[in-house]
Amino acid sequence: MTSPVRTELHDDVLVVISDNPPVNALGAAVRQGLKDGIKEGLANDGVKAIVIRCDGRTFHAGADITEFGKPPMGPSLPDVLDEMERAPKPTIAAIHGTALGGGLEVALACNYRIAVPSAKLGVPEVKLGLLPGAGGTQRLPRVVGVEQALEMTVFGNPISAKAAEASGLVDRLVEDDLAGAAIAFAREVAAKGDHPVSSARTDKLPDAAAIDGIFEAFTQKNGRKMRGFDAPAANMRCVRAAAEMPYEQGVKVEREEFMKLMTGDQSKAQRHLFFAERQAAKIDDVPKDTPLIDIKKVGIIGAGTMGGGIAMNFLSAGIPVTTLEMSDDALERGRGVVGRNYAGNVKGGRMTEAQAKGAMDIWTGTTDYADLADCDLIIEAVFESMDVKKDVFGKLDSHVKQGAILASNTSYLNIDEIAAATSRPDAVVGMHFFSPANIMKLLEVVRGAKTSDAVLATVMALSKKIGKVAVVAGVCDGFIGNRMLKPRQVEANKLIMEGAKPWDIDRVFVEFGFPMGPFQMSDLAGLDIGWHRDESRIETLRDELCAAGRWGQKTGKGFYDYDDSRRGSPSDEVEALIAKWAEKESRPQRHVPDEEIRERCLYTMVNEGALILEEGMAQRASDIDVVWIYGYGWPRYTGGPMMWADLTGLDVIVAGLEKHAAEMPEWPLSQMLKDKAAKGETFN
Ligand code: 3H9
Repeated sequence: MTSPVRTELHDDVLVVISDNPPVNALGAAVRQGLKDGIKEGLANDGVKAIVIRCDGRTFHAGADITEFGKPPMGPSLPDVLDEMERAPKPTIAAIHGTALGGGLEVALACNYRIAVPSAKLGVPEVKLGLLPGAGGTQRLPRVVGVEQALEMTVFGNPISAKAAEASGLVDRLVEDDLAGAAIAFAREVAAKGDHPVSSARTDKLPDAAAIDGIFEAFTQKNGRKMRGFDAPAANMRCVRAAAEMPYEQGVKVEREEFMKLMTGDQSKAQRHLFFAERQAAKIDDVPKDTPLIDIKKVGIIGAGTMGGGIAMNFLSAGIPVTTLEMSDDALERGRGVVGRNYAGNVKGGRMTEAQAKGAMDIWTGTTDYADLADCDLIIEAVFESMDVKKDVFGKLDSHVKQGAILASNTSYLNIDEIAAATSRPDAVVGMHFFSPANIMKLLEVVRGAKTSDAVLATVMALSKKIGKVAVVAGVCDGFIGNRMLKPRQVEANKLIMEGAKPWDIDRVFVEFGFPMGPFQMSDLAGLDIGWHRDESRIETLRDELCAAGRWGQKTGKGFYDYDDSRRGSPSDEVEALIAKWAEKESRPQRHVPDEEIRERCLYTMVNEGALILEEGMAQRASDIDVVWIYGYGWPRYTGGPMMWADLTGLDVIVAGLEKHAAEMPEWPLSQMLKDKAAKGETFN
């Protein structure tokens, strides 16, 4: 087998070049190649310096994640990098694309780093539930200082080459011809006697007396964002070791912490999500070379909260949008909201004033369907009613050019029925955005019975361009996400009638890792959504809450009572109302243990997920995980509902569901779930 690493001798400089597409991951063969390359450079007396660089689109983007969890092969990355750092000849990393994780660790083990301005450098291991495990947690703080190392390891976001230059992570930026510039730079530094060795540096480390303060301040500022995750704290412990211990001891701490994370469930779950997200973009039965429709202009029907948010996705990506509304007033209101959102982005440093203006400049409004005629994609975001949607699609059919994609943002209606209102059902697809649509990353792409391959492939490719994670769903009530929300909501509502308090249910959800529980969620969304608004007609607990003005956060009371800063506390009034309704419906009150709340609210979701798979409404279990992670705040470190079920044990899930079968006749057990549990199989 030929090595993915080759060497080129340029007189007195040896260049070690990796070519391991797509991202030059540091698999066993690359590690061996780097080791051999260094050895070759050291063995040749004529070589005065060694350059490490990559062909293809990027410098090493990290260890090869597909090797994780398998028996170790070849030389380990820490060993290769130690050898590299010990080399008595200067080593120079020449960086383009992304130097990430193990890739940045390679660069840190070199004496020097040069980069093109477009390069990005980072240690994203934390996003995989890990930490830089090849000396990175020890070398990085020595090169950039403890504060920046904390920021980079705990959040995992890459920094620009310019920022890296400012912090000393990059020694020089070169505009072009990185390969040539690296050789010239190598000759320049080879003439010097001493070369900086990352692991031996102490100049950026803080005084012992300052260490407590740095870590306390960091925890105070960021503690909330790390809730539930193991890896951020492990990264912090390693950076602290770098600040407090000699390198050799710090590396031991790093190794121990790395192995703990690597063998734990959280990293397994987060690594699963890395591949799940990429897999979701692939549609099994649509050929890869399906020609895409060129989307130069987008039409949106509706300038309300949803329509405005959807528009922002395209405007921010530089794609012109025309929004249709019923009146100029409605258009003006929508323009105001989007304008304020962009102003907020500018204020928060998320975009420049020029970018915000550029986005607003390519947005036009109309009240005339004829103005949508030349759009390549039209997304309808009007009231959730089949009649209204059919009317809109009929009009689109008669006004919009052939070849355009007609999409509905419906969150549960039947796409095939909507498509039937047109003469071109193959052009119709669901694009279910999540609110706020300019922020939430999930897009459920609903494939109708007649949706063409070109339409589907185009929408999937376009979603990546606008920064969304898209998942294909089949036509069923609520698609993937809202369909699974239903059992959870129904069971939570039943449980409060049996004696569980809304705040106990919410607590169980928050302890599980959700940002909030179902009743906190209802209060945030508004209990009045879908309410008939007739205060004299009280048929349910919700009617009674609404009639009492308990509409949720916006009226200062819902399931909870809210103070001026919208902090909720348990409500005696609500407790009394629940007791009244429980009596009316002859439901005896009892103590409901937390375990039962989890089993009835979460296990039923897994069961619904299995039914979705059984019916072919999702392509794969990992797609369901992606939906719940990106659309509903399911905790990342559990890997999503189906991965969490795998890790919990499907036999445990089935036993839990069977235990409550009598109270839950609405949710018949999925045969797939039962079979997999019986055979000891998993979903992922
Ligand atoms: C680490 O380094 C641990 C060390 O500290 C310690 C060791 C002891 N491995 O994302 P894309 C695949 S942990 C294997 O669509 P983009 C990916 O699955 C690692 N495969 O491209 C996809 O495959 P497919 C730390 C990888 O241009 C294809 O490459 N590093 C890896 O949108 C294209 O990927 C990271 O966490 C990998 N490391 O984005 C960085 N990376 O085509 C992870 C990618 O079959 N990678 N693949 O679906 C990324 O963030 C992005 O891939 C990157 C490119 C920004 C590089």
